[in-house]
Amino acid sequence: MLEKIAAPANLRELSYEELVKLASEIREQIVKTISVNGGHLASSLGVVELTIALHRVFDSPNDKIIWDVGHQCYAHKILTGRLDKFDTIRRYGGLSGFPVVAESPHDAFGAGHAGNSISAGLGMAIARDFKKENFNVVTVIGDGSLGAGMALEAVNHAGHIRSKMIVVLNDNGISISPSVGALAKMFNQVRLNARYGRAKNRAKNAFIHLPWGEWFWRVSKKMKIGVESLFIPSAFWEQM
Ligand SMILES: Cc1ncc(C[n+]2csc(CCOP(=O)(O)OP(=O)(O)O)c2C)c(N)n1
Repeated sequence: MLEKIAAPANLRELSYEELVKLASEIREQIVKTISVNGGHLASSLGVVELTIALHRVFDSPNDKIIWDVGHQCYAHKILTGRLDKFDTIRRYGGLSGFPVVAESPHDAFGAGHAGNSISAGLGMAIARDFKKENFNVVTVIGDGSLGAGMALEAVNHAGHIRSKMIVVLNDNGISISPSVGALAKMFNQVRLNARYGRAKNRAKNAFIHLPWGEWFWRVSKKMKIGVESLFIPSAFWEQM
């Protein structure tokens, strides 16, 4: 499949089954290359599907996709016309292990430091609005980097400016080691909430087929609000 992807637009020609196959080919390519050249293996393997999805939905380089730190950009490089040079990654004169603006128009922001992607994306969104242009800005940030002062400052700023931008939180519970801190604890609860949501849907599907089931579900929903607030510490994020 890999050779069929000369540019991200080619992703839209593939079926979901083909995309799954493509994801495993990308992973193989990354493992094969990084086992020789060294590099950030886990973070890149973890975003293969996310990278495919972003490049399928958005129209890079017109839309701006910004990777926080940038250490997870290997699939992005493979899908944006750099497959033939991928074996040179992190070698003298070869591809960089991070996004580099001069390397490709698809590298919207050159990074390396953690925590600056939301701020960079917000700057691009504000500039776009001033110039009355029309494109999407998407930043991808890990749960580890979201704890950076600069990232929180940017979330605060974005919630104030309200320029249109998308922030994808790649919450995998791992920074360089397992993420720690108050934010990590909160994200654990949000993940728990996703499980709670799935259990709730299963319960609903079972209930509504019983006699009086729909009525019972409506009444119990009113009571549930109190229960849910125990699981969803999200007011802070919703405000921002
Ligand atoms: C300012 C700064 N501090 C520290 C680092 C070292 N560093 C590289 S990757 C990383 C962790 C990233 O974790 P996360 O944001 O959760 O992303 P993931 O690896 O899970 O994709 C850190 C701290 C850095 N690149 N920049």
